[in-house]
Amino acid sequence: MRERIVALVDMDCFFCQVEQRINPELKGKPVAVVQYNKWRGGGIIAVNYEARACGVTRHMRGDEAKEKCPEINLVHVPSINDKADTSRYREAGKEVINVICQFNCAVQRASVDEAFLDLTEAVDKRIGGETQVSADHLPSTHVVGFESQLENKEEGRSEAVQEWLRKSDASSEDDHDYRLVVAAKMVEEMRKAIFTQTGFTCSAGIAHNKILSKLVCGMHKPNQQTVLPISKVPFLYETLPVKKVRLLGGKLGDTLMEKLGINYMSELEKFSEAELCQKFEQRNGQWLYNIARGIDNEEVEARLIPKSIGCCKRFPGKTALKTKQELEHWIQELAVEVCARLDKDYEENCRRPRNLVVQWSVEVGSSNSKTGFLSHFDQPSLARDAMILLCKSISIENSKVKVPIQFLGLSVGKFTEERNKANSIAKFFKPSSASETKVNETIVSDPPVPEVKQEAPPIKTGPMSFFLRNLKKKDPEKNDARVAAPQTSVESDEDEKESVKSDSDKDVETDKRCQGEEEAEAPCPQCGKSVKILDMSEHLDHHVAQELHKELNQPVTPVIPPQPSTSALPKKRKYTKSKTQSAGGDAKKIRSIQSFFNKK
Ligand code: TTP
Repeated sequence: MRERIVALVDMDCFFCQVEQRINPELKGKPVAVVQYNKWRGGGIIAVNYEARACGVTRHMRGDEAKEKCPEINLVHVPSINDKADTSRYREAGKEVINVICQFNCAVQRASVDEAFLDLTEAVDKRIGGETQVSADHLPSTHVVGFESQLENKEEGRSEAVQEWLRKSDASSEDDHDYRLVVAAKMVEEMRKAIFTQTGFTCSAGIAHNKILSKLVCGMHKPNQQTVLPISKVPFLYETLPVKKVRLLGGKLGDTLMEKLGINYMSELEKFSEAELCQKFEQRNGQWLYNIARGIDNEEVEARLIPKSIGCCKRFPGKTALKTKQELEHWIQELAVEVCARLDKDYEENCRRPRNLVVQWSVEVGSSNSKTGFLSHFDQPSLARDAMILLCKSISIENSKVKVPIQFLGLSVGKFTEERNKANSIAKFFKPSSASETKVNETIVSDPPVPEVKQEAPPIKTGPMSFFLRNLKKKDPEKNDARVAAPQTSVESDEDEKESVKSDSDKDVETDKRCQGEEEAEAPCPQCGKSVKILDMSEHLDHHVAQELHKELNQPVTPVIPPQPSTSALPKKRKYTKSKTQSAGGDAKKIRSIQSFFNKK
């Protein structure tokens, strides 16, 4: 039984590093990046490690940072029309992704400065030819559960790594620890390449799934990496607060702690699957049961471009928007930026979004959103449609907004490719090596809904959903093997972080009012037929199906055989039905990891 090897690469104080590269004089000095400088020196969105050492944090205003650290350099995010222009950071993020892509692995760009990598295959390829890995190959690696008593930190780290290396079995290709050793060496090389080619440092977490790689990535920063051996999951969970786990940082985590009376992850293991399902619904319950045992089946989806494009702005205190005119003005401003980025995205990726999401808050901590179908991509249409969506949901009397708006965001998502769609779809079915993963294929594979609702649905949607649904019906075993992420997901790690975000951990409420749209219709951009907006995605999937049908010149249903072989499936699905998750794979995995828990 073999586990995956998943890594998360996260840039260190990214916006600060970008600014320091532009102005090298800032190197080695305390720096914070701020925006909206009208009130108390602006809001801080990034703090470098020198400034953190002086007690400066992200949630401070520029003036407060100056009080804490008088020598701090406050760099302002460039702005256009009173609005942050974050393009330099996005471009820098792309440079990093380009370096990562030189390594032979599936890459999922998770935010402006983070990427998940599935290194399983790359490690398997390397392992045969890998010469002995020594502690010298792992100069910035830490291993969870391997600690030394030495006073000198660096000597202690090195001693702990050596101890780990001794325990891993280099003679066995199946030894997960040894595979982690090889992965750790590979990630050291990758981080070095990122530094050499971009000048940026980053940190990484290496484990057997996304949740745990993200978790351990934050344990040693900056410019270091942390490995989690499977056998050390119980050790890690012993002192790990529930809320530190991705997807448990918000409401679900709060409810969990309250209903179960627990604080640490290790306590979650005591509850049966039935109990968890009964208390938190089937999907969440299963997910919780698994994550309590270190299991998370979410794949690394080969995707190099963002799932959605959006921008937003806060209007705190007295600046809250109170009139229809103000709303119109700011929606137009946001639409200018979204359209500019959309045009660039179209040039680079030849795709168009189908969804428009307007998001707003009337008080700190609350969030509402409304989703609509998008058929025109020019700024006036986008602004008009956004305004219509918003006005359906908020109360405006005599041009006065009843409850002033403190936050406004526009985003577009659910992308579909426009050119050579059928070709790309055919390509999607062809097996290709991870290093050959092209942007086109990733677009077709899973264009998701923009992130504002954050329901983290495990069921695939988008052009391929038509086929995937058939596949799911015909392959119940595969369905059963996949345990969904919880429904009340809370963090936006799947998308580019917006510089105006005040709290990335914040829960984003699903707007119940979105549900009143059942009857609204729009013309299908492909056939012109009037289709209910809520059915539009499915309707467009049908067009995609027809194109594929034409492309392959055979009936649609047989395209996916009842028991598809892995070679007939897209690359990104490989690990949904592989050594790790094939028939009974989950059960085996649970048993295997459970054995570590039972050892306690
Ligand atoms: P993070 O990766 O969360 O943080 P960071 O890179 O600044 O620092 P760390 O070393 O702890 O990872 O965010 C990446 C960039 O995204 C950050 O430099 C600035 C931007 N950002 C915002 O604009 N708003 C936000 O709310 C957050 C969390 C980040």
